Amino acid sequence: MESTSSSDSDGVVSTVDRIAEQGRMPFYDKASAENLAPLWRVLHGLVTEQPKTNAVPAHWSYPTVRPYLMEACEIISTEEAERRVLVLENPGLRGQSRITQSLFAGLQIILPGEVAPAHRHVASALRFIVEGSGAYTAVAGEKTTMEAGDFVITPSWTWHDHGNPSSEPMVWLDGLDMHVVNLMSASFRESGGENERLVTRAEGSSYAEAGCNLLPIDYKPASETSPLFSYPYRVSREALYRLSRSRDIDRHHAYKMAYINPVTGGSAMPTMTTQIQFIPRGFTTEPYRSTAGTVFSVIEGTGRAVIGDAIFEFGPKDHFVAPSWTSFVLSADEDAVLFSYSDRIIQEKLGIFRELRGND
Ligand code: GTQ
Repeated sequence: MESTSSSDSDGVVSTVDRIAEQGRMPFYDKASAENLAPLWRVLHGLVTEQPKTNAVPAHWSYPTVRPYLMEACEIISTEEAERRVLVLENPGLRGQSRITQSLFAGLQIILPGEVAPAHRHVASALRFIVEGSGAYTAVAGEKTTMEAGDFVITPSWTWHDHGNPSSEPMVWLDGLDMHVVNLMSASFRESGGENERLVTRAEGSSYAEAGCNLLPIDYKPASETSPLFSYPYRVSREALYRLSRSRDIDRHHAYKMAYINPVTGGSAMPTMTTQIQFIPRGFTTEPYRSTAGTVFSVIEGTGRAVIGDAIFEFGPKDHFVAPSWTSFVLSADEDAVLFSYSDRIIQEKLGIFRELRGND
């Protein structure tokens, strides 16, 4: 019998006899004409033994990326681009605007005086501010002024625009779940007229309502997303450093906290898990992997990320990605603070999330 020893790239079961397979071709052709296909030719490619992804570990150093952001400003305005974003494309998934199979990441730049016009979409967005201070995002009629290290949420189907009245360029990381929305063909988008841009609530209203361990009585959540749409860095950083003084370090994560929806205690966003971690100088985490491919944005510090076979030296404002089920360790040469996001919360809701601490 002539057979191959492993599945081919289409997942065709290899142990199937090649010659016998030839004899089946007329059946396959006939069935195909009726939109019928034999599962046994693709089964193991569909139902894999282990997570399979074409995403690879990748790193975007800010000193390399920043000149491209600045050059993008010379060739297109925010008005014309709608959103002036350079997509962080995973080298294993080129042309798909993906950093992992399920996640989008991009760096958005907005110059002094520019406005990114209002629109809304089913996809949820997170912003993690990389550079600058004083630009705003307006979400559902409330402005919030952003600073480096702030985490800002644009919930699904809320009107949002961005403006930069400061005197410096402003750069932030955009994380969106549109690939998940598109997987289910559930995307809608609208562009806004003047009315939608109207500011209807004073800056800080959401924070007063939901950010102080108080809630208005008879509070009714508008959605599953946190009503707190800005998490200032000064608050998150303080919490992390205090945690590091009161708790033992986690061998696999150092000191890591998740952003939560203060109303539910659950994930701040329904489709993306968002986290921030502090790795003290000299510390190296132990190997960790999970089914949730994770995007990292470095806020402070320098160090090393070893992700699968790749080694990346990272510094402030760098970005890197650890694909699904790829073991990684993080080391800090100086105290390091890292923001990260993944689709973990979706997987948890579906009961399919897995993680492994250590090497098997
Ligand atoms: O700011 O609304 O990076 O709609 C991609 C799509 C940003 C945004 C992106 C978007 C936005």
